[in-house]
Amino acid sequence: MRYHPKQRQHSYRMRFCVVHVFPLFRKNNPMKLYFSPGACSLSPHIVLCEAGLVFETEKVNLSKKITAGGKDYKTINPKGSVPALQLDDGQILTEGPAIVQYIADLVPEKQLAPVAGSMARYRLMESLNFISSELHKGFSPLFNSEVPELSKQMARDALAVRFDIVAHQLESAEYLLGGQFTVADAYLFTILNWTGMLQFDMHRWPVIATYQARVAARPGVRAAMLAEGLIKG
Ligand SMILES: N[C@@H](CCC(=O)N[C@@H](CS)C(=O)NCC(=O)O)C(=O)O
Repeated sequence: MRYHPKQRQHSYRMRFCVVHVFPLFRKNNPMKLYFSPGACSLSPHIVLCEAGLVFETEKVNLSKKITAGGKDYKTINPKGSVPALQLDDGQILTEGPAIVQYIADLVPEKQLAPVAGSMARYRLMESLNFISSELHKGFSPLFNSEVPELSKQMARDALAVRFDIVAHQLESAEYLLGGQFTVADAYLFTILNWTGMLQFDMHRWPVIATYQARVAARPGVRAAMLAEGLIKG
């Protein structure tokens, strides 16, 4: 059936009324984060806590792809990976770097991300992309028991080069982008947390250890870690 342009105008007008004129009709469920303890979903979990927003969480069994509520997780996120954020209108947003920026933009007063369109925002995206492609995915072989030791050592060596870059950046600032904690710190902290789990020797980078302790002490970070059972209260 063809869609008549008049019909379309009408439906947009209806939608405007429902959303803006009669806010009672707005779907107003709290956002829900699908997560696995200690996985990269800890990053948006931290950001939700830092944002002070009302949200729910649901744990996902990543090997079985089943949610704690018994749902086939692939019907929620066909990629099968965490994080996934269910928005208050029911939409599902995936990909950590997109999710954390979405949350940050809901609470601009918290300054979890610089203003969209500013040069500082592009610096944030630069950092998120580096963490995602160079650090986060650089860890993958270390979590895989099928990967031979030689390949694991190559992965460690590649990560060490990238930690040199991160350490250099942190020598002159408290947080990745300067004096302000941003969503990039939530993501970097999450990935750095894996070094402990994997007994990755970090003694070469004391500035990173100091940074980890600084971020770990933040109430929002503690709240997310506590909720995921990564620390004790
Ligand atoms: N590109 C995704 C990657 C997410 C990802 O790698 N998630 C891991 C946990 S850290 C996962 O769910 N792995 C299980 C799987 O993919 O089956 C993102 O940045 O959000």
